[in-house]
Amino acid sequence: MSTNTFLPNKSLTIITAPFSGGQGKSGVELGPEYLLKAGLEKDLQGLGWETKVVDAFNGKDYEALKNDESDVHGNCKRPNIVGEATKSVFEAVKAATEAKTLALTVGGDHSIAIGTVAGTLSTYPNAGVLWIDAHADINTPLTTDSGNLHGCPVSFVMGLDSHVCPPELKWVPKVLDPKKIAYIGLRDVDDGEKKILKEHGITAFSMYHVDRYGINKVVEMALAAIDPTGDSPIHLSYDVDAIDPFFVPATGTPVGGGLTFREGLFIAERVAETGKLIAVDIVECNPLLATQDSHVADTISTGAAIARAALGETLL
Ligand SMILES: [Mn+2]
Repeated sequence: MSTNTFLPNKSLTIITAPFSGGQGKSGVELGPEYLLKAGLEKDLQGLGWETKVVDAFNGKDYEALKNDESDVHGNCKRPNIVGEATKSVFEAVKAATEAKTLALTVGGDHSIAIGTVAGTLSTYPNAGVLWIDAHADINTPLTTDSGNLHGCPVSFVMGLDSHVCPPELKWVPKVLDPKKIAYIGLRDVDDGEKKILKEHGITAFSMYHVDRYGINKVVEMALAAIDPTGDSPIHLSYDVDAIDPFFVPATGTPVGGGLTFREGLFIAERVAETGKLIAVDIVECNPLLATQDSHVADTISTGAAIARAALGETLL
């Protein structure tokens, strides 16, 4: 039995997405391996979930393909492998959600959310997305400075500037209504992204709002925004860099002034409590970016704690 509105059983598909092509640094593809080695599957079984682990890429290794200098389109870097990898993630999340299991996708960089969000919305068209992140990840092929596609997943599933979409990403369905996403944790948003957020009336809570209202009120406001009628399933896309680098040092684009460890977990706990969570992404754990011994354990244990909280672990 499940206390989740949308799941008949506590059945979970852990989808591994060892992919780093959405940005330049190596190591983030090791996230799934480290999280599983730390006992994530067993921990979730301990919370009463029946688990199954699926490799989104079926063993295909994208790391060697990352250095192909010809894989560019306009400003976008590596659209060929990002397009292929995210399509595989899409298929895996679609299959997991269609099978009435909760899809927990472990990355990998945040570009994989092109596939996870598209997959969730193909099964649950009215799902709302909570995007927990220091960054808005809503650059388009026209606005991106870095060309790294992990900064663009939201714009692809919304179909923004789709006339300049790289051909390899044309498969992405334009399924996300700007009214069905809310951000929490923002503190490093590009000017072009600020314009997009305003123009589309997207609900976004920065660290300013967390300080002003407190995390509980912010989560309530975010949930009310993406699910005003109270019947939408929820997809939680969690970039560990939302949490302050003091707690999560080993990540690709750390920004100070972030969520505390408790605030970060509270978001996941509160979403779990709604009983409407049908998909979770945990992304951007990069064990190779540790500069001290403790950094890997800190980062991986925080990623695992977020997953456990989202899947029902409570303090009491
Ligand atoms: Mn992100």
